[in-house]
Amino acid sequence: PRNPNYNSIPAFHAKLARSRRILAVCGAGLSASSGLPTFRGADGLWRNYEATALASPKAFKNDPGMVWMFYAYRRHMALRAEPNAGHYALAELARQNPEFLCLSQNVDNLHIRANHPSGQLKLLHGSLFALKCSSPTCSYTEPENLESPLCPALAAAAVDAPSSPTEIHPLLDTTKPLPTIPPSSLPHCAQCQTALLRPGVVWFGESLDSDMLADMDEWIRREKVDVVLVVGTSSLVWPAAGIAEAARGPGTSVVHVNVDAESPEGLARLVDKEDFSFGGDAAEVLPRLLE
Ligand code: BJW
Repeated sequence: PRNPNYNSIPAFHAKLARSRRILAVCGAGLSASSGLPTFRGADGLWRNYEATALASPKAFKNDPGMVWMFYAYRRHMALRAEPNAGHYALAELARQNPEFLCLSQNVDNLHIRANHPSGQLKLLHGSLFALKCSSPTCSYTEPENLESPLCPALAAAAVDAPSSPTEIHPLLDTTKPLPTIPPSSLPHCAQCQTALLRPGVVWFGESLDSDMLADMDEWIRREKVDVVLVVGTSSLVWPAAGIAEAARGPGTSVVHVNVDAESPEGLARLVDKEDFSFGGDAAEVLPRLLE
């Protein structure tokens, strides 16, 4: 049976007042109102390519120049974007409640720029601003590099978005060919001096950091989790998609915050009478839920 108060903010506030251990699992929808596109649906194309197809080891092997252009563009847009009220509400909850842990699939650095306490944040899919060596035998990593462009060959991607919504970013104009970049002009690893650097993100088929997953599992198992906030994610990508159910115990409320949360598909995600579903922009809904 569905919670009769599934979208009642006062009912959720009553639950929150009785809650101590809170987990959030965030996705691209949280950063949508900061102007950063999501992966799936109408937003998921970059030029004529599926964003999810570019986020793969195969794409990087086939055309590292194109994949680097995609990431150079996203690094630049993320640097120019600002955290929104949703990121700030989560960061404030973390400061107020040391037993709140935020797990984010987002690689855009906006949680950190909203001053989310770093001990209460785990970046499941890495960061656009981390760099690592693409060779499996080289251990080189750079945790944060905010340069944009990263190298002269990527300068065409590191251009600000036009101020008018009717104008298109020069790199996204598919009537113009994408500049082809030879691998020799891309950033190389300073340690092994042979392989290309790559973004420090987790691509399909790659494992998430095992220490981070172990810490997350330990946190979930330690004691009952009272509330799981599932924010702006399609919950299609594993292992992130399974976290809310893994954290569920007797009396746990799973709370969906998503533009589609009150559509038939969104309501189908309500599996327990303790669950909630709030439809709307995460940047508007989260501050009201967490005030
Ligand atoms: C709003 C909003 C607003 C819009 N307000 N809401 C078990 C079963 C089947 C497959 C697998 C499995 N286990 C592993 C796999 C394979 C694979 C996988 O999950 N495949 C599925 C697609 C089926 N997983 C992996 O490969 C993972 N690795 C792994 O598990 O290793 C071990 C292993 C390997 C192989 C087999 C088995 C085990 C790695 C996954 C890495 C994902 N990487 C990416 C790219 C990161 C780098 C980059 O950014 O470029 O991560 S893909 C992309 O999807 C990105 C995102 O973090 C991720 C999730 O997307 P997200 O955030 O949910 O975005 P959207 O667009 O999907 O949804 C947005 C939502 O927001 C929507 O719901 C909107 O309605 C909503 N919204 N505006 C609120 N304003």
